[in-house]
Amino acid sequence: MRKMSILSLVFLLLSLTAFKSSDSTSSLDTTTLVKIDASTREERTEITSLGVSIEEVHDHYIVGICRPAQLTALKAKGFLFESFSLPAFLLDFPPGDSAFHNLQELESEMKDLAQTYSHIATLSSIGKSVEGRDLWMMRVSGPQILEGEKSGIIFLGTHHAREHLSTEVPFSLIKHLLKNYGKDEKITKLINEREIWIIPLVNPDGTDYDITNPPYKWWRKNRQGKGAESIYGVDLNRNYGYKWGGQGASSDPSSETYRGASAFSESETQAVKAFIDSHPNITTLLSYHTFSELILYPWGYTYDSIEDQRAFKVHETMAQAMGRMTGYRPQQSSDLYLTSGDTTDWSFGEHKIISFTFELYPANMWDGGFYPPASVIEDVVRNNIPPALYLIEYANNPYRVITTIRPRDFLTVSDVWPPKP
Ligand code: 0X9
Ligand code: ZN
Repeated sequence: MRKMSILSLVFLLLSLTAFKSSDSTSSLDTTTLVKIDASTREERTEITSLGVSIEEVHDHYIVGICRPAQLTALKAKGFLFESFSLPAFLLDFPPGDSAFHNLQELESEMKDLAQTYSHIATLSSIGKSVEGRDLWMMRVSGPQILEGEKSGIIFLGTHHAREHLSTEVPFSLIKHLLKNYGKDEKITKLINEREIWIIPLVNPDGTDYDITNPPYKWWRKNRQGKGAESIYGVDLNRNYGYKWGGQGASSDPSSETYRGASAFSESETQAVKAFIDSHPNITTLLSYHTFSELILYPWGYTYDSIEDQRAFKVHETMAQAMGRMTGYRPQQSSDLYLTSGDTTDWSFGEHKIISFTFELYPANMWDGGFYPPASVIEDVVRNNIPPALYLIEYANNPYRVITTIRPRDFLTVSDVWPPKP
């Protein structure tokens, strides 16, 4: 990972200004930025298990986010750390943030697209969030293609509320596919030969809370806990049911990495599960997050590699190829730190779906963190179209990447799925 420059460090220290929220119930009052000495993945796992969300990994320290309770726990465990109030310059989208979509804009643009491109696009809701909002999904596939007839691929955006670019990238992917159908030969072929599902916003409640007065609250989780003294929220990327409850997640509801009361306790993860469980033609999955510019693949729950050597090789080869396309760094998730209950461990562990987590732009907090300027959206989207098309192309049988059959044989290989061991 890129190191923080001396200049940015000086800038940060000069900018350390406590943020005073006008909303006394805001979690912002207690949200703390923390720099913790840690050099190994084992130390990082312990830190995230204590409830800190790790946002940057450097050779000898991490930068994370937590609440005062976690500072006490870190101290008790003997970690050396420095904590800061959220720096003012990171608390807002810079001017012109309107290019980011709020819930209403996203929903109405998705509806318009489904109408304009009704021959190849279908909009539906896969379920409701805990606060009752629709979880919108766009299906893109050739005219008259029946469900399950072609190989499927699913793209998921924004499990974590504050990671706004991770909505923009899959939403722009929808537009890119639809607008190029019938114009770009390759994209036309991909849409005709695949069933593509895109859910740009898995956590609408959290996102709405994050951007509603006062914006921006650095909110990560969903909005579970209504009726309780305060809404605590569940980390949706710790709530999936494969090895749920292990290391790298917290049982403390107030922490950033709270795993929920049980596996799939949340309606958002239940909806994703039900959809994937009932679509066995899905071979490939990509879950977008921000930030750090990484391409991650299972396992996250163990430091061991995927046992099945062929499946491991497919993930590694694809991650490296997509790393070359984007400049992002490919690596196994648990090289950073362990997590239990994340999306991709479940989709691969339960369904053998070839699964990736992208940590999008920026490379580090000092380049905008969760709230980079809207002016970067276009470039980040452009950078992320090639890997998305690549995954769609290989979705008929991702195991093609480890055979001698090269991409020039585009769409000529018969569908063989699931692969023979
Ligand atoms: O911790 C997460 O859920 C993801 N990072 S984020 O900053 N977007 O919250 C990364 C999950 C990848 N899995 C592991 N590192 N095991
Ligand atoms: Zn995330």
